[in-house]
Amino acid sequence: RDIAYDPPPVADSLHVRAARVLEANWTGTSTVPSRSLYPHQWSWDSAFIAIGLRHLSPLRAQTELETLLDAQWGDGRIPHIVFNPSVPLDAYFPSPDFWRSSTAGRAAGAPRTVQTSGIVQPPVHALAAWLVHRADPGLSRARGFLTRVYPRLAAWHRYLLHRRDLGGGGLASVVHPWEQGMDNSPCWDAPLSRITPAPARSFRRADLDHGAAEDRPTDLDYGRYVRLATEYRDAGYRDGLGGGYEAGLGGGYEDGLGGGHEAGGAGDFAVEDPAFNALLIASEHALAGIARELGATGTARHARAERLTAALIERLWDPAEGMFFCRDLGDAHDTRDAHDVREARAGGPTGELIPERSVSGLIPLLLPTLPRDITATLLRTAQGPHFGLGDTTRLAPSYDLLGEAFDPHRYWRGPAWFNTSWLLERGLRTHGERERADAVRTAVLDLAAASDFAEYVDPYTGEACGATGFGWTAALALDLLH
Ligand code: 9YW
Repeated sequence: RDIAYDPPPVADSLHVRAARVLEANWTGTSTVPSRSLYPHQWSWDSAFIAIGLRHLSPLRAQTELETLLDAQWGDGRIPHIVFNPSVPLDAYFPSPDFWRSSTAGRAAGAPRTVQTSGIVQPPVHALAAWLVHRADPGLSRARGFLTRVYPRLAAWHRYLLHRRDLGGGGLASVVHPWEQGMDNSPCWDAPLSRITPAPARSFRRADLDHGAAEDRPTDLDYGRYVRLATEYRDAGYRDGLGGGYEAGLGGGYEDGLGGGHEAGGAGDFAVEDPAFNALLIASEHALAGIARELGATGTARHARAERLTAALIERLWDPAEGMFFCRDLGDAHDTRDAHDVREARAGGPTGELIPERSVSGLIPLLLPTLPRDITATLLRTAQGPHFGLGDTTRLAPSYDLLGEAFDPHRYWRGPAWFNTSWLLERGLRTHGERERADAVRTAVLDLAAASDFAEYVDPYTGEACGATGFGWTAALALDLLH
């Protein structure tokens, strides 16, 4: 009988493998989503990554968020990309010479020394900062982490609630599909159809060097993304009619919004999205926790989160369909003045709901104070035939399984993603749905491991799509292991 002095190697644990991905994607000051496809710092990726990184190194997790916040604009916006100057320009499109932040964004207070994009991504940051703090409160206090990030996060929320309330109903709007983070979701098909695409030969897609064309957005989508971004840039990244960025600065721990609603918006795309606003609400609750930690009461922030929750329900909940939908503000938003906005407020919500079922419309499940009947209905919808959760799918697809535009491999038109699954898992647990939360958690861990931390997976088979070694997939799997 052999004596096992030299036993066969044991397979690395998921923890070790996830940690290795985060190590490989770490640049020294932040973490890239993917070494090949996305070689810079992305805003909501960094927030999710920090949530996982806190279990490996609370210091790195704090640094991740601080690096992002160092690139914040004077008007309070956190850019969706912070460019790494040592990466060649042609590695990613659109590159810094497209966005031209330090010149085109000057009036909006873009930083001079670091190059960024000029659009934003979902506000997961305050939530991430609070979770990162709680992983090691001693280190956080010693470094003054929350004291330093709080005013920046407050300015970020002020920007969204003030400059981006293009519908006048209290919610933040996105002005580009990239801002909502689900780039080619079928929800954008109708609003995007109004946009004349930029000619295909006027830009070169670097993403196709690294990803399969059938897993990615189409050239027509890209033409429209480029057109919208170009117009926003050429309008100086201005939101609303009021110029300057003074409104974004200052304010105490309990600050009110101050000032009034600003009508306007430069482009023809303006949408209120349920996930974007639900994350803003969750982050507003987190900001209340941070304010309390810093010696304030946090009451004003909780109250604002409740007002936002009421606005989310009033403007985006569809009781007949049992889920939240996006609201297309059309191009009405850029012609109105403040008077029209008040009129619209008195007469009910402007724009129209977009009748496409996106996983975005389930994500408000994350909110602890959602009314019970809405929570119960959302659960039924998640488990019903359109998302099949726990039935035909283990992770919710990004888009309606029965929808005409459904495609199990094409990016945000069907595949299941790990960040949305993490948000749903948290939502289920928040509402006491332990067994269902456990099932999603197990599926995240199994599929992250089996797919080598894929960017997204086929919702039926779990087959890996897009990049592997993907930052938030590793980070959020790690978080669910704890
Ligand atoms: C792009 C980085 C980003 C994510 C988005 C995802 C994709 C494409 O990749 O965006 O070129 O920005 O849709 O949610 O943040 O992972």
